[in-house]
Amino acid sequence: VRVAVLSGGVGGARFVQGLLDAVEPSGVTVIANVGDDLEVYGLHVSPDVDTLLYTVGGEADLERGWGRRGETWRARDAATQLGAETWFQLGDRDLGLHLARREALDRGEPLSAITARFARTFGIEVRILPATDDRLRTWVATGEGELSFQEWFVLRRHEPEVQGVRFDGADTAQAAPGVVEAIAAADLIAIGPSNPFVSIGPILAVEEIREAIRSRRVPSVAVSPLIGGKAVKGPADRMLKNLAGGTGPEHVASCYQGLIDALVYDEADRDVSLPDGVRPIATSTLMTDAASRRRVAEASLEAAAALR
Ligand code: FO1
Repeated sequence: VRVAVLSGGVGGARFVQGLLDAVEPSGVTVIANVGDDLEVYGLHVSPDVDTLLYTVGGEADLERGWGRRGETWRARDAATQLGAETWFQLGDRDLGLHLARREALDRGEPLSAITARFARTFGIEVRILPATDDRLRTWVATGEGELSFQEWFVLRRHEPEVQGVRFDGADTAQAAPGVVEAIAAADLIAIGPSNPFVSIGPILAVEEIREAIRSRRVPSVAVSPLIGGKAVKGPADRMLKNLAGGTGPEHVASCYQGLIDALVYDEADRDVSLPDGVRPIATSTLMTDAASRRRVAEASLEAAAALR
């Protein structure tokens, strides 16, 4: 089967890992959020793309939840000593990836091609594509003014309540090469258990991608990032409450109007009525190990098979 997956960082990456145990990896294309991207020291950081590369490539620091395993921090410490701002931390090994990316971008290689090359180096069999090679940045409106995504998320520890999000550059951004084609060729479109607003939202803000999904002829299944109305990690629950009016599966589904045919959500969130045309699939969605990741992936595949 050919699967096109929309993914943010950690939750989406775990879902992709489960999918790789359930289907032939060469059939999977992951379309990654780039709204979290930022420049640090002139380097281009693409956290969700890198979380996918590191997680699927077996290079992720699973305890910290971001960055590379076996990390040291000597460059950061030296930079701090010399007065640099280091609130957004890049470990030494991660810095190596970023030097290679900077050099390649300066040579004119697009982010999608660089990502494909890095994936090959890490022995990754699935295709990982940034949603776009163009500049697309998430801005968050809060009671304390508008903040860039990482200023809000890391520097302000996602504490200021979110009143709205904006995707700068989305109007003109084109889907990266292969993205629309992967969606059109898929037997199943899956939206991973990532934050609907700031992880999946920027991907869907690229009109070509939204349209490719809207006009699908195959099932599209989303996995809710909430368990019992709570986010496993991060601010998704608070954002759903503020921006969608609640934390039930129906609120998650409301973020994907016209874009999904089924919603996989946790058993702890039972007894809901979803919008017309969205089939409810309740299962255990907590992904703590290979078996549970695979189960969530299989629930999505089965939901799609039942819809076909
Ligand atoms: N998250 C933090 O909380 N603090 C950091 O210093 C930090 C650095 C960082 C560097 C590279 C990278 O790929 C991710 C990093 N993250 C850090 C995580 C990142 O902010 C979030 O994972 C995503 O943007 C939200 O999905």
